[in-house]
Amino acid sequence: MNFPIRRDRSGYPTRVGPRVWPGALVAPLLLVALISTAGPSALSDVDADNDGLADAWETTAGRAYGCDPRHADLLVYAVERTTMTAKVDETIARATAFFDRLRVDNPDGRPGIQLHVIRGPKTTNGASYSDLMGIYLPPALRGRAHFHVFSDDPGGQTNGNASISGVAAIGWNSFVHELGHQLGLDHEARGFKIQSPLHASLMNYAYETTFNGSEDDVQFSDGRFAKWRMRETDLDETVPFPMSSVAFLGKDPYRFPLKADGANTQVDWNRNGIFGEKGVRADINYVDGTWLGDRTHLEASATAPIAAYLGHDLYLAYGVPPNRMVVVRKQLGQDKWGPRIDTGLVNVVGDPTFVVQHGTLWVAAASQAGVNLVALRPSGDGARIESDLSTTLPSRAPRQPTLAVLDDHLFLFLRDYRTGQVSYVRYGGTGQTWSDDRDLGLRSRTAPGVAWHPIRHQAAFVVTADANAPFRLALYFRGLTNGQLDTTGDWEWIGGANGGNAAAVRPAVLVDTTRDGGPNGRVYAYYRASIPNLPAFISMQVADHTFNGGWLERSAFDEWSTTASAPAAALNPSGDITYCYREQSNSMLTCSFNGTGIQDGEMGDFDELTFIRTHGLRESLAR
Ligand SMILES: [Ca+2]
Ligand SMILES: [Ca+2]
Ligand SMILES: [Ca+2]
Ligand SMILES: [Ca+2]
Ligand SMILES: [Zn+2]
Repeated sequence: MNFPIRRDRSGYPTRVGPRVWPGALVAPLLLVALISTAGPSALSDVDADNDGLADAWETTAGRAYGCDPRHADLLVYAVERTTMTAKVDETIARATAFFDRLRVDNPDGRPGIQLHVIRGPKTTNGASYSDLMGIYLPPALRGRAHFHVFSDDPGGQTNGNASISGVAAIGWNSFVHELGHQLGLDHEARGFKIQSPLHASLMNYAYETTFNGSEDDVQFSDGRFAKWRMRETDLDETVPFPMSSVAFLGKDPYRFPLKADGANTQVDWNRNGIFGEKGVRADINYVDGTWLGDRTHLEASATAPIAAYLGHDLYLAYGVPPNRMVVVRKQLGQDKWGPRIDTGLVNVVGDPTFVVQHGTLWVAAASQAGVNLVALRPSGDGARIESDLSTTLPSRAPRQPTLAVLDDHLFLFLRDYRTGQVSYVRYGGTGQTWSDDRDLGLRSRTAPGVAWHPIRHQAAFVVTADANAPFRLALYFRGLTNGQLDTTGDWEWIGGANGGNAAAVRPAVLVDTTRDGGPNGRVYAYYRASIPNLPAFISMQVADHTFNGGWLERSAFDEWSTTASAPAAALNPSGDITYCYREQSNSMLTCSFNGTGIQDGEMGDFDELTFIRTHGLRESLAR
């Protein structure tokens, strides 16, 4: 089993309603100036405490709800579409205490915002939460109270001044998070489109349920890191804040390696074991899932895609309906693909395999008779078959092929479906000459993923085995001597012996030899999870072996990006990784080009507390 997706929002993608905030920039508001307008001759719409509720109402009808014209009040009318009343009680109590503790100012000199949850009826009405607002919010409270539905379903959603959240698990955090949306906050710090690990807010999914190792430290951001901007494409590992203020980066969910450095802190953003680097590229803002770049779609396929580059040109090989014919296509532009090149392989068994070596595209796929190999040479937007290189390797038993280029030599690995035993043949370099079968000495429950590791000067094999969980992923290294692979070598569980990293189909394996991968290089594995209806996962080696056995696992995109097949991954010319998968709902082949999760764009922090106090409360009610 792969780790469960903690942030279960199934059916309730959190979404913010249309922006109503005037102006892009939020200037700090001088509360004193506003208060000064509330003199003895105040008009009926004077709002001395700037909470969006007029003094005239707070001192009359509003008294019944506990309002105070000299202290910020937040009224929420709530209905309960759940029978978990005790959970609702607890959610409200904790949220009320949370708002009360906020470090914001009031004319009465006391900090905090008074949250008043007005308990509406229990309901079984299945209408949308927005429609329930129209049904249940009393007319006298319109424009004065927010609306919320407490629900059995996990996750939450917000639209304007209405929201919904589940109470079963992380009730109060989720409730406060949705109220944050109602008050004008996004998941990212305001003004940014990209999440930052220094956006230390419960609006950031990374810190919604725990912060700094504690559920009780969950908070809105006070903007203390707002002066520091970062980009995943150009990170500075010296962060200008003392350890005391950024220690949370060393806790869940990120557990970044940290070193105190006086007024600064060293953060090993790229997890390569080296501190203090500049110009670092690293994915530092994932939350289970991570964004892998804009997606482009090709066509529906019948097998997994395999990706390979010839120079700057991306080629994909995959089977198409109705007869599982394997085709190759070349990418011509972001959304433009060359014609299908028919390899002549039809009714293939399982997924094809595909590599580029010395300017030749090699495609292999299993049939009932054996494993068929087809070689192609690029030709314009397509390619032509080299029939004098193409051949069939007869099989005694059905075997799954995996092609790999190891130290510049072409190898074909063959996994016996029945025994899991992996053997290999090596290309002789000309014509149809292949070596005899040799046993690799490895077994796998899936076809192995294979890559050459130029720094170790060894082959890397990612195989699967039943251990603490079925289909656990393991990495094996094998030296290459005179064209033959050693039968022994180092190995480790991907994710550590107790991890859950697992794959039910062939993983795609890559080796990062850039500085960010560290002096020993970094192995990446992309794979479909061993349990259905999950997105693909990425495991990446990290220098810290106390961190999940030295592996970071993230999911590809989000929980809705599920894949029907093994995903493909290939190092691309821009120094990133091309990632392709086959969408589960419609078999559509989909590719993106930031498979490392590294996204260009500025990320930062924002003072949400001041924003809520000076703008959020008032402007949300003025919608
Ligand atoms: Ca007021
Ligand atoms: Ca008030
Ligand atoms: Ca580093
Ligand atoms: Ca990222
Ligand atoms: Zn949200």
